[in-house]
Amino acid sequence: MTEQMIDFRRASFVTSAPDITFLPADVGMEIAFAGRSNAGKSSALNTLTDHKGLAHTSKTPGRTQLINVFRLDDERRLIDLPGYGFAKVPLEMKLQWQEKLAQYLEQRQCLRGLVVLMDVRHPLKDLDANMIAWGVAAQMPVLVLLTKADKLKQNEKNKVLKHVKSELEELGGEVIVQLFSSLKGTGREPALRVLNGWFQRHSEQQFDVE
Ligand SMILES: Nc1nc2c(ncn2[C@@H]2O[C@H](COP(=O)(O)OP(=O)(O)OP(=O)(O)O)[C@@H](O)[C@H]2O)c(=O)[nH]1
Ligand SMILES: [Mg+2]
Repeated sequence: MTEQMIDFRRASFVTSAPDITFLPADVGMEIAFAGRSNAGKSSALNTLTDHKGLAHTSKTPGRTQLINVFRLDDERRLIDLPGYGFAKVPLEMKLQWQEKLAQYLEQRQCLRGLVVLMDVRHPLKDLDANMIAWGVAAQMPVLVLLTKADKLKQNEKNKVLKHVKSELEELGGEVIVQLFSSLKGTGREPALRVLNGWFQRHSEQQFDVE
């Protein structure tokens, strides 16, 4: 059976929510992008949707402090979550962001998959490992993108890929790890196939129920 591909280029901005109470109704399906501040979440969203300016990117970490919502169609959305772990902000602000993130992850019923982005040069920091473990514990499929792959030589990045894969295998669950570069477009197609698969899987489930 050939799988129908969702057109990710159709993505359009819906809203920037200061917290989950400002999000669209909790129906349909969402895939959320999480990662440390500056990991390349917004850039990856732009590359995946082929829209240069869809999500705002920045050299200054902590740029995305709001929950940004992008719509693919009436029932599917992509979510750019606030980055975690940025050292140079006051503790109170950091806690506020983490609270926002936790609220989204714990309460959002329509969340169907988690994309965790880590700079290939600094993978698997504590908060990343927590995020991935949370996804697995919540029986959420997780796609780990090792971003900025253009910054390392082939043998170096393959070594990181192998290491991260073997570390995460221990968690069990549905975790896929791949290299990604927003700059070069590396890994775009396989990542889109994964997201597409998650969205389609749930469309079929909804259909089965009726
Ligand atoms: N070389 C290279 N640089 C990248 C890549 N992806 C992102 N960057 C750069 O990394 C910086 C941060 O990228 P963003 O996409 O804004 O990161 P973010 O994770 O959304 O950051 P916050 O919103 O602060 O959480 C920017 O200067 C990007 O240009 C990549 O694939 N290759
Ligand atoms: Mg961002």
